[in-house]
Amino acid sequence: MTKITIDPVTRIEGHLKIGVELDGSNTVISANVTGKLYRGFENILTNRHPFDAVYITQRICGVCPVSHSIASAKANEQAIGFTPNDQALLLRALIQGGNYLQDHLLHFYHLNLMDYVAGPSLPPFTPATSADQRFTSSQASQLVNNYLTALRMRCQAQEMVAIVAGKVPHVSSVLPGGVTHSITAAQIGDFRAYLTILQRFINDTYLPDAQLLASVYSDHYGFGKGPGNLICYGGFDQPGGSTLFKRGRIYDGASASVDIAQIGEDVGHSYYSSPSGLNPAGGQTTPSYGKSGAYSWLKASRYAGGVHEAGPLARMKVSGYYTGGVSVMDRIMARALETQKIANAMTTWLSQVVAGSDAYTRVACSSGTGVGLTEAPRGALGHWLQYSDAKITRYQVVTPTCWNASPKDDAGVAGAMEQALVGAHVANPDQPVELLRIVHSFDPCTGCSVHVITPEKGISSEFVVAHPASARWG
Ligand code: NFE
Ligand code: MG
Repeated sequence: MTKITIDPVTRIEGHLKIGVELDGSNTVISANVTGKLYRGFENILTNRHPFDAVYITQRICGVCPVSHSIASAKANEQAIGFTPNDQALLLRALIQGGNYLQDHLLHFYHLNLMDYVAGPSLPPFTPATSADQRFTSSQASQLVNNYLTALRMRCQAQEMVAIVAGKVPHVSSVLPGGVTHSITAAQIGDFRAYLTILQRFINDTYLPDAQLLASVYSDHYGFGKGPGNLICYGGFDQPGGSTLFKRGRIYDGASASVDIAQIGEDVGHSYYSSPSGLNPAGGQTTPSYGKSGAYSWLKASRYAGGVHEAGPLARMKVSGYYTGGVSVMDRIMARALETQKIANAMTTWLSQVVAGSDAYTRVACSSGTGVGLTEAPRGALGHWLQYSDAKITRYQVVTPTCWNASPKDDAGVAGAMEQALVGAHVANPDQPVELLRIVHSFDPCTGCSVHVITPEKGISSEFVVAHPASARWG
């Protein structure tokens, strides 16, 4: 039996390790996916003002902060019993849409494509695998050119978001009560100009590149499936109560509903000593590194005990916008098509924005509970909030990567990415590029930005500390 460990799995956000066992014919027979970061955000939030969570939770991640701001604002608004006005919903949808555009370009060109294409022989393209490279040299050099152009496109998307959000990556205009920025006619024009440039790139470059990848690697529709069950909370709230993406699940091949009371997080194989199986409304986060039987800092998020995949493919399939299957290449194609769909929706939302309108209502809070559900670029995102005397008493975040990269649950059932790895055939165990492609198709994020340590205990070799000066938990 051959064992392969990839640690870290590079070109993801955060630190993730995978370990697999191969049988005699180099087929994966078991897989462990390990989130190596303890971040502690849920504990950092305790005793803070509930509105501060909108800003603090954005620091969970520099890639998907907008979705955290929206989930947190919605949790607060549900607790207060407040609904933002239509202009606020439109501005939030534009902020979130702009974040998705830069995110999906990031995934396709900068995190995923280099599993298929060799770049120039210089960093950051080296070291690189040479396994299973199928593009002609002219196709490869065009893709590398587009990789570079996509960097500029992502800058444009960030600038577009900053027009409405004040700044990026961590936005400042989203708050309980709406959006604090009143957009001007000139800013609407600027936003439209950026959006036009991005739409041209998406339609003329990104989608054709994704289609080229899918045609050259069409066998990649045939592996990396995982559980096949998909979950979507519904995303992009629009005026009138509709959402661009529907809330729902696909379970055992059939459409199913989402009742958040059915969500539970097991910790039997996670480094937590708090009780297992709790619904996030009563969730707890007590770290216990080295716990017997545990191998990940991620909790195992489950719906009615069932393993589900979250992400662009889940959104597109639950809403009926994508009719393909579940595989490595389906994830990549659904994401590309979703990018086009969101950019198109953004032109509609922008046309409904009224210059100078008030999108913010001052609100206050004292005691309450609320849940904020949205879709982050990587999938279903929920914030569960409880507070009294304007101080947070419980805050639980369940991210899409918790759904996707979770360890085994208490019943021993593997997480979605673990299941997607099992059954994969590795042509050359010295260069297991198939495993990287499976993992990268989920675009996992185990966390960016500030890492958290216990300062008086020093820094364990298990932790990678980006900013020791920011250590705050202990
Ligand atoms: Ni750091 Fe995120 C997204 C969230 S991670 S990228 O998308 O929430 O699962
Ligand atoms: Mg959590």
